[in-house]
Amino acid sequence: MKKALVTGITGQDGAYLSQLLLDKGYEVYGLLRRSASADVIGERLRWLGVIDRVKLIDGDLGDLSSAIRIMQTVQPDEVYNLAAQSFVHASWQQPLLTGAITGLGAVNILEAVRIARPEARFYQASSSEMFGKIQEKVQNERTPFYPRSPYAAAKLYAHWMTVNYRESFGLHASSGILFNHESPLRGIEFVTRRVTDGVARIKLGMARELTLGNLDATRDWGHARDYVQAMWLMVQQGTPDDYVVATGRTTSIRELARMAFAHVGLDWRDFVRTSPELLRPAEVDVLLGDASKARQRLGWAPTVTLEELVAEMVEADLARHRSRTLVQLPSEATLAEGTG
Ligand code: NDP
Ligand code: GDR
Repeated sequence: MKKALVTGITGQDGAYLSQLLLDKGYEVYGLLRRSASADVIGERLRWLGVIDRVKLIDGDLGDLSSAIRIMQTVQPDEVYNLAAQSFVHASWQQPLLTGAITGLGAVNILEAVRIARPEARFYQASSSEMFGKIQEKVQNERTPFYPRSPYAAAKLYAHWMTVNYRESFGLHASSGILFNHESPLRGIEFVTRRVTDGVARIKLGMARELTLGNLDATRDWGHARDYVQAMWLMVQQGTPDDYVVATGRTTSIRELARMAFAHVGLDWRDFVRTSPELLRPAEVDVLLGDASKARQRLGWAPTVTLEELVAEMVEADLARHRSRTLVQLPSEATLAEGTG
């Protein structure tokens, strides 16, 4: 039985990846950072019905000693580094923490692999945010990077360190440059969940309006379940490499809102307000990925359209709000009212 270690196991991708790996017969270990709110830990894993099948180990991405200890104890065959301070907006308020976790944290895991388990295969969660101020209309593995936030700069450092550990130490280390991917398990602070949760609240009479930031930005949105499949495929290749993972379609926040409200028979223009407080100091205006390499070499392709994704997310949020017995994601009630 193969062993996989997943950092960020309690996040959106960690939950879907755990489910995928368990279905393939892996023994799945997850790095779990300590929280004072132990009662809400692992809600996403619970939602997918896999909480009792994964082994959670205490540790923090910022702590090299715990990374080495875990690598020595678990002796994983595959390591997926998904943990990060992943919210771009927050990275301007917490630039040092974002650098320490999203950037240096990845190197803690790379170092732990190099020192304690060099034969393990490593996956780094790189991001389309690294393209930032767009240099080419459609972005692929050869497009120059131009990070536009502390988050993107930290991810770029982790990305290049992954390439360097591959080339310097011969680690089987791959980076997935993943474009935005969403699901009912998406954190409530990201725009898709803000929209689908807002639509559900308004439809059920729990709210009267939804406040958003920049409606003009466009993103290439896919489904997280498809994207974790691409992660696994990268790690299975004989030769490690970097791959763009995207749908090849870009849509504005305005159009996303239109689609989500239309799903419940409402006109978005009657409910959406904008606030300058939700604008970012620097914006990534357009992202549109070309995943030809992943399609050709990994045989990967997205299976869910944006329309299907939005419908699934709106329905899940309606169900959450309708049923008090359904699992709520961590801090959902407070975050929903907070900043975007
Ligand atoms: P989430 O924000 O949902 O999950 C982040 C995870 O990182 C959580 O499990 C969180 O734990 C954990 N984490 C944060 N800080 C630490 C720390 N100091 N020590 C240990 N664990 C920590 O992200 P996603 O699942 O959406 O994304 C997964 C990865 O992919 C991230 O690195 C993200 O930046 C990257 N990415 C995501 C994309 C997307 O569209 N979703 C696109 C491209 C890249 P806790 O639950 O305790 O907060
Ligand atoms: P992003 O995702 O920054 O692309 O990073 P997010 O959903 O936060 O923003 C997407 C776009 O929507 C605009 N926007 C708003 N965003 C939020 N969060 N809240 C709002 O109210 C709002 N209104 C408009 C933003 O300005 C932006 O243009 C995500 C994260 O998962 C990263 O970790 C990952 O690396 C990238 O996707 C790829």
